[in-house]
Amino acid sequence: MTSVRIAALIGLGLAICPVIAGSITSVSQRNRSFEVAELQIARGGAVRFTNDDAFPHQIAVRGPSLQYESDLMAPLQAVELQFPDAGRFDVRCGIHPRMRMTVDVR
Ligand SMILES: [Cu+2]
Repeated sequence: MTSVRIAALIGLGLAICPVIAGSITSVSQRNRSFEVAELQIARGGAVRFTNDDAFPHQIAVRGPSLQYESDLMAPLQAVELQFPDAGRFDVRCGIHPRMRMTVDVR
């Protein structure tokens, strides 16, 4: 599967990417953690990760069909990823090793 990176969103969630079919689930990065440890979404859905801390975060995704490394995410910056294939995807912050969650795509 090719990269499923959709886009990086800049600033206050203003999309600079094409419209994504399917639903988008928002996950906040706050207090050096993801707001949920595990998230279930349907295949083809997207997740928008938003940095709600006052310092940078990052997103690193590893899974059966998806490897993704975001750039550094400034405060209030968001990254949106689509998950076209089923599987369990490990999501971490490259800056804060204890920040991790799983996206379960069904
Ligand atoms: Cu972080």
